[in-house]
Amino acid sequence: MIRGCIFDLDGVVVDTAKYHYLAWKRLAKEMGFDFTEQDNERLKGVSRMRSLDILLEIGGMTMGQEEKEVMATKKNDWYREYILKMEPDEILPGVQDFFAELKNEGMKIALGSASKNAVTILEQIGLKDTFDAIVDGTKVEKAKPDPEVFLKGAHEIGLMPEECVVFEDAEAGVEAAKSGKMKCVGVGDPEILGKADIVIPGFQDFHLIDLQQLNTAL
Ligand code: B16
Ligand code: MG
Repeated sequence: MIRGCIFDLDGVVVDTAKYHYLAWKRLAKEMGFDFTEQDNERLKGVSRMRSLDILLEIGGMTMGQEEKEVMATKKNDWYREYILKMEPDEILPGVQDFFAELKNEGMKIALGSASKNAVTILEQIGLKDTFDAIVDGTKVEKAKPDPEVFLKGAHEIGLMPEECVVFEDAEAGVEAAKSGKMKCVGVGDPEILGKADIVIPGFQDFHLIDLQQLNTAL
C-alpha cells in the first residue's frame, strides 16, 4: 500500500539543471576549457564535489583538495545568484496539482535531494511548507545511488520504504530508490531511467489514480 511520495528536486519539481550548467560552464571557461550541455548530463543527481571531479576529468585537469574547495565554492556562489532569482512559476507543469491531489488523499510528501541548496530553492518557489519532511545534501553522508537520502525521507514521514514511491529524473536516483526497496517512478527519458518501475515524461498527465494503478500492478 502506497502511503507516501518522496520527490527528487532538480529535474522533478524544478529545472535547476540549467543553472547548474551555466555555473559549471563559467567555471570551465575560467579554467580554459569548454563544457557542453551533453557533458552536463553526467552531473545530474550527482553531489557538488563529485560533479567537480567529473568536470576536471572532462577538462583533463587535476587539482588538490584545497583548490577544489575554492572552485566548488565559486561555482556555488554563481549558482546561488541564479536560484535567488527563482519564482513559483518555475515549478514544473502539473507538479502543484499532483501535490494537491496527494494532500487531499492524506498521503505524506517528502523531499529527497542531493542538493545543499534545496531549502533555498523551495523557499524561492514557495513550496517549503508543502513538504512533510525535507532531506537534502546537508542531511546525508552518502550520495545517490546510496539509498540513504530516501530511507531518511521515509523515516521522517513515519513510513516503511515499501510504503513509499520515489520520483526521480537521474539514473543514480532510480538506483538509490530501488536499492532502498522503494517503488520508483522515473521522470524523463525511458532509455536512461529503465530501472524505474514506470517512466513518465512529466506530471501534466499523471494523477493519483495512475499511482494507485501502479500500486496494484507492482
Ligand atoms: P548543490 P537533485 C542535485 O539535485 C543535482 O541534480 C545535481 O546536479 C547537483 O550537483 C546536486 O544536486 C548538488 O547540488 O551543489 O546545490 O548541493 O537532483 O538531487 O535534487
Ligand atoms: Mg534530480
